[in-house]
Amino acid sequence: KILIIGACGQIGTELTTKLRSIYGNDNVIASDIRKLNNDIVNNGIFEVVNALDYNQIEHLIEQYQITDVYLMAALLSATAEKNPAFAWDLNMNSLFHVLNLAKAGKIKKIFWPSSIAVFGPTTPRDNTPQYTIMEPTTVYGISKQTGERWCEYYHHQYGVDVRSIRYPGLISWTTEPGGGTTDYAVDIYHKAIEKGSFTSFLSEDTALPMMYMDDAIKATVSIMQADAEKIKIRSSYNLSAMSFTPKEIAEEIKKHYPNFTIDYNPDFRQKIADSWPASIDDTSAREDWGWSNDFNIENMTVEMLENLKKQKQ
Ligand code: VAH
Repeated sequence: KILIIGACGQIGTELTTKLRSIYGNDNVIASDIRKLNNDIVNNGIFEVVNALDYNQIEHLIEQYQITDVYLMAALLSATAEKNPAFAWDLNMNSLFHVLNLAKAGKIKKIFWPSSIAVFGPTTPRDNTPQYTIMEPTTVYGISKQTGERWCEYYHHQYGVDVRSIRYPGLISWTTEPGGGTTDYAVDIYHKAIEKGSFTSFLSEDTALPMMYMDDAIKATVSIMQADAEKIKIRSSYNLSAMSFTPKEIAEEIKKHYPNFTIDYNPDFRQKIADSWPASIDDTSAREDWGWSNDFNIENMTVEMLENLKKQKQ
């Protein structure tokens, strides 16, 4: 049985839906800090849980005989810069709780999301390798880098089966992003349809690694389904699908909406983006557990515009 902590977030929503469809509604327990009125709450088992409360999580695990935990609760990069102490507390201590539950033998497998934010300004920017200099300069990046070290430590010292991916910026039409630096790449599609114009908070030539949510969910399910011996990296895997700038995504949208216009008004998030890689080398994920992406900027743009248009009608 599966427990998802942070099931109503940007990734959690689509992950929960996917896991319910694979393993059945009775085997997937969704949880989040508050009970919203949405499909995740209404279409299956849902529990309110605070990711910082060890006893609550332990209780749920015993109640439902949970074996696998997906810990998706976190503060993202832009929000974390505004609230460093809470970001550190939430991002680190929720991870410790889950790692310690596995160490105590109460659960068997953990999924924990890392991010390309583990890299920093001294990291080689293009085609960033799996193993390289990592000096993150954001609160979020520091928490993800530290989390990776702890995941690896718990695996080596205590045999904890923890698996992790360094997600790039994620783009989907079903769920709104929640306070990240890559959020513009979702918002731009909404604004293209609603107003035909968009103001980007990143400058036109800021290239960042990105991925369509369907691919991110596919990767998450597949790393968790892989045989344990295939997961050779127990910190976190580089994962890549595409890389683009605000200008390039605007050009792609113009193929469908020729009158679409974009202008640029960079804010504090520019500095965060400038510290991150432009593109990622994910050879290890491809070799170790067979990762491959289905979406690039062209077919993602078609899907985003079609689905959002239907949704907004
Ligand atoms: C953020 N979307 O912008 C997240 C992500 C690649 C960055 O972890 O904070």
